[in-house]
Amino acid sequence: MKNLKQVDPEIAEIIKLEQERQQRNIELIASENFVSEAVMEAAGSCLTNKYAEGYPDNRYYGGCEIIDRAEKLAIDRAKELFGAEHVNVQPHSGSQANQAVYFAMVPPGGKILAMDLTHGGHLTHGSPVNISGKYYDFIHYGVTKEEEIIDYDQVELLAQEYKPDLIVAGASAYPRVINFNRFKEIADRYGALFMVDMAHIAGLVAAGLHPNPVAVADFVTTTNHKTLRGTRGGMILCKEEYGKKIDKAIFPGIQGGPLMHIIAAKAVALKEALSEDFKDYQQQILNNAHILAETLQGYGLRLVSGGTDNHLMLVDLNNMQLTGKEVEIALDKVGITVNKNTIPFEKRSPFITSGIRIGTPAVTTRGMKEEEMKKIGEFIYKTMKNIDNEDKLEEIRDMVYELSAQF
Ligand code: DSN
Repeated sequence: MKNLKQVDPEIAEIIKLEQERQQRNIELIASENFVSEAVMEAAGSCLTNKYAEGYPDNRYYGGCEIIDRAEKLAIDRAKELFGAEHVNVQPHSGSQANQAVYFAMVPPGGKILAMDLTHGGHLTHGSPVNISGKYYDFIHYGVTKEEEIIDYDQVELLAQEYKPDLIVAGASAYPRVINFNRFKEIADRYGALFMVDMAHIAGLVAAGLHPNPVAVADFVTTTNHKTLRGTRGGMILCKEEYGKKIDKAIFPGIQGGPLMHIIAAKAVALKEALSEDFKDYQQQILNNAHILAETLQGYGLRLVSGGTDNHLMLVDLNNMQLTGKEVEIALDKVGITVNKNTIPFEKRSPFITSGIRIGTPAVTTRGMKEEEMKKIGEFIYKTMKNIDNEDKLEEIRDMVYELSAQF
C-alpha cells in the first residue's frame, strides 16, 4: 500500500479503516466472505491493464495469448468443480449472469416464472424495479404458509396456467434444500427452459453438500464470492448446445471487455474450491449454521421454516416486537454485521422489514466453530433484549471485539 498512501492518502485511509472494520466485527451477512491473499493478489494484478473483448483464441485485440491461458484455466476449473459442459466466466456479477440468460433465451416480454423476492427470491428474478421485471413478464411463486418451504404445487399450477418460457429456481434468502428435480419435471411437462441461480449455495454444491443443479438445469448462474469464497463476479454454466448463445449474450450482448484480473482471481478461487480443505470448510459452515440456529431458537427466537439446511437462517422478529431495521442498527453498534430482510408474507416495507438474515460463511472462514456460534447467538439475543440500553450494548460490544480478536 506504500504507493497508494503516497498517491491517494484518502483512499489508502479508507482501505485501512475498512480492513480494521472487517477484522474487528463479526460478519454474518450470508452473501459475504473473506477471500485468500492469493485471490486478492490476482485481483490486484497487472491483468487489469489488458483489453480482451471476445473469448480465448478469438479476441478483438492483440496480445491476448497470455491472458487467454487465465480464462481457459478458470473455465476448465469451473467445469471440473461442477461437472458443467460449458462455462462462461466473464459476467461481472450474478446480476449480469442472470440478465444474459434471459437475454439469450427469452424474447422481450416473454414469460418467466421465478421466486418472489419477499419469499426469498432475488431482485434480478423479476422485481419491478429491476431490468428483469421491466423487460420480461415475470410470474412469481412463493413458500407455503405453514411450513415456509417452496410451494412446488403452486409452481406447477402457475407453470400450467402461464406456460412460461423459462422457470427460475434459486434464492437469496431461503434456508432449505431446493428440490431441483421437481422443478425440472415441471419445466419439462410445460415446455419451459430451466435455470438455477445457485449464487448463495455454490460452495455447498461444489463440496457435494447440496444437490448439484448442473446436471438437471439448462442454465446455472452463480456469483463467485458467497459460499464459493472467490472474488466478486459471476459465471454461467450450461449445456453445450446453449454455449454459443450464452457467450454472445454476455459479449457483445450486455458486456464489453472482460475484467481479466478478476477472471484470473476467479481461477485461483476455483482451484482452492477443488481442494479437500474446501470440503471441510463447507461442512463447517453447515455445522456452524446448525448450532447458531439451535442457539437462537433456544432463546425463543422464531426462524422462518423452523431452522436451516444451509449456510443461512432468517429470524422472524415479530414475536420480539422488533423490526429488522432496529435490530440491524443495534447489532451494528455491538460490532455484529447482518442485514435486515423481508420474511415470507411480509407486512413491512423492505426498508424496515420484520426479519434479519444471518449466515455463517464468513465467520467460518475466520476459523470460528460451534462454541463461538453459541456465544454469537447469545450476543444477538442479548442485543435484542437490550436494544435501548446503551450501557448494556457497550458491554456486549466489548465481548464481541474480544471474541473477534481471537480469530
Ligand atoms: N443481494 C445479495 C445478497 O445479499 O444475497 C445477492 O445479490
